[in-house]
Amino acid sequence: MERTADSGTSLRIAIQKDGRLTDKTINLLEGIGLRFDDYKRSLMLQCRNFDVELLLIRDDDIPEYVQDGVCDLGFVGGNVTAETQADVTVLQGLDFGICRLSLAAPKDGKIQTIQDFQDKIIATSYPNLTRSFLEKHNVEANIVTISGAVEIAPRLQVADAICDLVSTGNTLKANGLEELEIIFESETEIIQTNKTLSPGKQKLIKKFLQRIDGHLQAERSRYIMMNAPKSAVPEIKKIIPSLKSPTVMPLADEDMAAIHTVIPIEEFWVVMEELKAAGATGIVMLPIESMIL
Ligand code: PRT
Ligand code: ZN
Repeated sequence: MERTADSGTSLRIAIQKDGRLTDKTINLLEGIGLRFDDYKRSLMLQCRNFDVELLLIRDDDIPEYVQDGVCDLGFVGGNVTAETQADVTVLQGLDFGICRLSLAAPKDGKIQTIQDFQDKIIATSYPNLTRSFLEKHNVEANIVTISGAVEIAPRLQVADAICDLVSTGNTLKANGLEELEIIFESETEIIQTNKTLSPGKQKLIKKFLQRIDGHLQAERSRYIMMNAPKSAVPEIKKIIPSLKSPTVMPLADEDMAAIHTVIPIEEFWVVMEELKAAGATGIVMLPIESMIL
C-alpha cells in the first residue's frame, strides 16, 4: 500500500463511499467550489477544477490509507481514527457526523455503574476504545467484537451489555437499553498523512484548508441588515457582537441609517429582540457563501 509522498501530482483524498458521511462530505467539497462528476458510481474521481482526486472507500479503511500515504487527506469519523489507532494528524473537526461511543446495558438491569461491567460480556465494533476505557477504570470484561447490529446482542443473550455509537439514543431505547457511560465523543474530521509531502502538495493542502475554513466560518455566520434611527446606532453597535465594526450607511430619510454586519448564527436569535427594542426595523438575515477573514 505504501507509495512515496511525491507520487502523483493531485491531492488524493479518501472519503466514505456509501454511508452516513458521504453526502455531507461531497456537499462540503462542492461548497468550497470543487466540482465532480457522478460520485455514486466511481471508486476514484478526479475533480474537474481543483488538483484533487477522491478515493471512495469504506470508512474503516480511511485512517490506514492516510497513514500509509496512499491518500494525503481523509474525511472520517474521529471514532474510526481513534479505534484504528492510525498514525495520522487530525487537522480539523467538521461539525457533522456528531455522535458518541457509549457503554449501554439493559434498562433497570444489574449493570448500572462502570464497576458493574466487571467480568461481563460486552459486544462492540470498537474493541480497542472499549478496552482502553475499561482498563483506565480497572475493570476487566470480556469484549466480543461484532461488526453490526450490536444493539441486539443482549436480547440474543450473546452479551450482557454493548458499547456502540449513539446519536439520538432512539436505537438504544428501541432495544430496551440504557446509555450508562460515554467513552468517546466524535465528529467527522479531516486527517492528514504523517508521511513527508512535497512542497507542492503542502501548498495545495494549505489552499484546500483555507477554503474549508472560509466555508465553515460562513456556515456558522449570517449577514444581517437593518434600518434604525441614527440616534439608535451607538446602542445597536453595542448590541451587535460583530466580527468587525458594522457598516453604517445613510438612507434617503436623513434621520435613519442602514446597518449591515456579520454575526455568528447562534447570536442572531439572542440579539434580535434587543435590536428591535433599540429601534431597529426591517431586520433581514442572509446566508453567506464563504468568508475570508
Ligand atoms: O460501509 P462503511 O463501513 O463505510 O460504513 P459504516 O456502516 O461503518 O458507517 P456509517 O455510514 O453507518 O457511519 C459512518 C460514521 O457516521 C460513523 O463512523 C460515525 O462517525 C458517524 N455517525 C454519526 C454514526 C452515527 N452518528 C450513528 N448514529 N454512525 C453510526 N450510527 C448508528 C449507531 O451505530 C447505531 O446503530 O446509528 C445507531 C444509533 O443512532 P441513534 O440516533 O438511534 O442513537
Ligand atoms: Zn464502517
